[in-house]
Amino acid sequence: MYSEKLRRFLAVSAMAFFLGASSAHAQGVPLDSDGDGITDDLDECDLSITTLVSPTVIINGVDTGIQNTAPNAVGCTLADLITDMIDVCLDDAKNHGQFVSCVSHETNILKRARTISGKQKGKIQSIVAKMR
Ligand SMILES: [Ca+2]
Repeated sequence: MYSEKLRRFLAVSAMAFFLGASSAHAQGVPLDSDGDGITDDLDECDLSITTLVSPTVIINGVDTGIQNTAPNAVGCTLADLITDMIDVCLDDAKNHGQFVSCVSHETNILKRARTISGKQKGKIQSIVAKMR
């Protein structure tokens, strides 16, 4: 039930961890429109979507205090991932309860993957619970 982008983020993060992140493509120089170091052909969060490079993750105008990450191998920061996750939950939910439940489910996945801590998960869920 979790979003495709989240699944790929976790897969790519795990792969980058095992392979040692940086294997630069030497031949041909494709564009990198948003300048995050990930070329457009691989970048899933280029300017046409958003690469959120704020120092912390902001949800609905509220600063979570959670440190944002550098773009991963597909050009998405943690702020991109969380913003996308919330958008998907907003789109899928028929009411506020379903929305909060969706975010709770997704943040549990992020915590299990050690992308966020339990405290950070609580902060996200608390902000989301107050969203209208
Ligand atoms: Ca890019």
